Amino acid sequence: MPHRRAFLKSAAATALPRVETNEEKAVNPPGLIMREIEPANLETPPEALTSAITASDVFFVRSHFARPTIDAAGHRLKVEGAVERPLSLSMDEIRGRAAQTREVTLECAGNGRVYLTPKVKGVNWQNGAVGNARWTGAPLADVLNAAKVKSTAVEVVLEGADTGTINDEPKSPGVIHFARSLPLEKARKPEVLLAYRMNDVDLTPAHGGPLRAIVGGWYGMASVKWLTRIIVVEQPFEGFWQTLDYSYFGHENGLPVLRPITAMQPKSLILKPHAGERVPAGSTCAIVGRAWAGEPAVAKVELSFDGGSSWQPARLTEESKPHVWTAWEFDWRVPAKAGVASICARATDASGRTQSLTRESDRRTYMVSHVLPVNVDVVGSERR
Ligand SMILES: Nc1nc2c(c(=O)[nH]1)N[C@H]1C(S)=C(S)[C@@H](COP(=O)(O)O)O[C@H]1N2
Ligand SMILES: [Mo]
Repeated sequence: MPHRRAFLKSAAATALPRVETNEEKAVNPPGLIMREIEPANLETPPEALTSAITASDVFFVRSHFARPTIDAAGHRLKVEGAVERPLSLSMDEIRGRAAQTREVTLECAGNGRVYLTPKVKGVNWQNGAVGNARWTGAPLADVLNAAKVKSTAVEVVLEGADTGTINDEPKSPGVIHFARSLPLEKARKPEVLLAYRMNDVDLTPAHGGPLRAIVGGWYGMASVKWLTRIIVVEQPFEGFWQTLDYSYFGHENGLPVLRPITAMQPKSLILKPHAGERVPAGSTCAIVGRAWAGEPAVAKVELSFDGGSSWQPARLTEESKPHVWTAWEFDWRVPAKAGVASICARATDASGRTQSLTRESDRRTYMVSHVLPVNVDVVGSERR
């Protein structure tokens, strides 16, 4: 028998997994589904979506560049451009301002991309690039007032500390920051925060700590993490992340034109039963899910078991509010006959928008919000 230490040594060379470095542990926290290791793109697992508040350690992570290292003690937020009084604020100064805490649901505009056929480029998210958290921060409106925005201003650019080069088409013009703009009107809304706390503790680096924007009602790309600069501009911003990436086709005079992706679309998810689940024939099955609509509240969720010909109302089991997802339930009388059953859910919001049954052709690889049926296996007693 070989000497124990010699055995361990040879085993380590062949069979033992490599020990993770602390850096790897930090970007691959347990509990999230790995979509990409660097930059970190991590998905919330389906079972975590049943909680009204998504715990921070299972909240999806979407990053386009390597995570920047920021020392909170020395961090400053600059407010500049078309303002009478440019500002440079420390974290203490930002924390010292009047604070607000609000629940906001963030959904990545690429959430659900894996369900598109034919397959498209981009992170292969299933349903878990969405989450709901309690965010605490200073309203952006107050900081803009303190800086005295000029009357000629039209937009507010939010710039992150992270930088890099995009080498795939469409290529970036060299090294760029992650940055997005908001029209002044949206920037002044109460649902837009300069957030430094998530679920009542300091923001973690993965979620943009020490400081990020939270833009309630808009897809996640607007909620710029690792916020370092706010630039008030007098012309619409034409940055990479809203003219090329995170844009969709609108139409002008019959011609397609690229427009920035902004507000979220209404959407519902079926969380239980899951696809392929075996459901006893003739039983009652509790179907549960979530729905959100961005700026408006969810008005109703309906279910269909005939591919969208007829719809029956679900019960909303949490209060439905703007910017926040809600839970719904439906008691389903499972057919007596065994076979595959297809469950469809659709949300309608307070402004009257409803999810469509088919994919909108002009959304490129984003805003996947059409109805996605969940097929379950109805089984007779002999197969249970
Ligand atoms: N600075 C910076 N901010 C960013 C991003 C980024 O890559 N860099 N990704 C955006 C996108 S596309 C989304 S969906 C959200 C995700 O926030 P989360 O990682 O906290 O879930 O952050 C947004 N803010
Ligand atoms: Mo995103």
